[in-house]
Amino acid sequence: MSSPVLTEGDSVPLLLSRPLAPDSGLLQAHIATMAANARYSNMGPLHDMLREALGAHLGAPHLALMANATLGLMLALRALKVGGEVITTPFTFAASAHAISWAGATPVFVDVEPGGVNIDAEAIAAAITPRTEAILAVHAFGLPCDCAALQKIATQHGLALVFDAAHAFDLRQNDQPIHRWGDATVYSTHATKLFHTAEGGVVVSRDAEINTAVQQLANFGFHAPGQASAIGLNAKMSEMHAALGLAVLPQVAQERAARVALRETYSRALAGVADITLLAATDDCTDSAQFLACRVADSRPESTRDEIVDDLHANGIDARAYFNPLSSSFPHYRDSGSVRFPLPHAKSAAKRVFCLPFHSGVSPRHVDSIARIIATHLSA
Ligand code: T4K
Repeated sequence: MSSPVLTEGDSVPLLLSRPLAPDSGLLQAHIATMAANARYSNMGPLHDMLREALGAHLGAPHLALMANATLGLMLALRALKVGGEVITTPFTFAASAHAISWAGATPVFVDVEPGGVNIDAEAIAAAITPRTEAILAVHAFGLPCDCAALQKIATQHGLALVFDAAHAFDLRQNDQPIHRWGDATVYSTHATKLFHTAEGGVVVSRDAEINTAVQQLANFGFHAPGQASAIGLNAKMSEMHAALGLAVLPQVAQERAARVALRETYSRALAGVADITLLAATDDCTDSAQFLACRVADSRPESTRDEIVDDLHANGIDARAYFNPLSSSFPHYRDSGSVRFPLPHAKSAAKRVFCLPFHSGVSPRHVDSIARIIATHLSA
């Protein structure tokens, strides 16, 4: 284990993520409005203001605010009347597969692209059976799936297509929002995300009909006061969470720009370090500025990634090996018929990918130190 290398002036511990602070004047004003209105929930004025502001920000005419993205995924699947089996990726946060199960369907895991982190379109095509009703794909670490290929498969086979975009707030490809694909796309606005409401989520639907169904399901299934036409639940975003979102949204552009510059700094610092690759979206995409993920080369033993993460932790740096173990190895899924296909590329990603601190509190000195720790480990 290496000795600490961060020196005086570097702040440690260095957190993986640092929630964006709201504009405090704006937050106080919104809270005062909330109190004056005596309206704290049930789609009040702040909820509606945030929905409008996000619709404009994201370029999304059919948008619903949720208490969190996990509920958003569940309700998107329910709104699309998905049952049966849903083909999905194992290299993701637990919420993706759990949402499928809570929606009443069975996840079926297929592999990710060779050397990649996102679901493999060919593996999906090979896994479709008469019981398949949907595909749930994840833009892992803000890297876009091969959306055109997934859309083609979904259309050909009459499947619903839902994107888990928890890591991909405002991701754009060729100047188009990533939610232009599929029937529904779900963003998370959890505190760890670039834009946040402490807890929250956003469902962007393909059309008004799906959006209405999602909104009704999030409000107990009510289509008129007190009348439930579907088995809904309570997934409403409160006024307090909406107030926070309204005070965070104006801060997003500056933080995002800082993270784009930080990615460049990391990229330069790690350029000379053999056997580490930064995972970045292709040039036709915006940087969703949520995660900075790296991958250890296949030529290195699998233990290398965990050793590097341990070295970083020993130096007060919060690096993370997300999605290890894979969702497919959770006992419930392993034992209930969800794992039918080999998953070598997902297993490799789970052993080789890790995330580094990525927020405007990370200085160039931090990045130099991080690169030095990684290089030292790899040259030992
Ligand atoms: N789909 C995918 C692909 C997802 O990744 C997620 C969630 C979902 C769906 C579901 O979205 P939600 O239902 O949550 O909206 C986090 C988040 O809790 C979780 O939202 C997220 N994905 C997952 C990938 O990561 P941890 O375990 O990383 O959180 P934690 O508490 O260790 O914090 C990470 C870093 O952020 C640390 O450096 C501390 C810092 N932090 C965190 C919080 C919450 C703060 O400084 N302040 C804070 O308030 O789970």
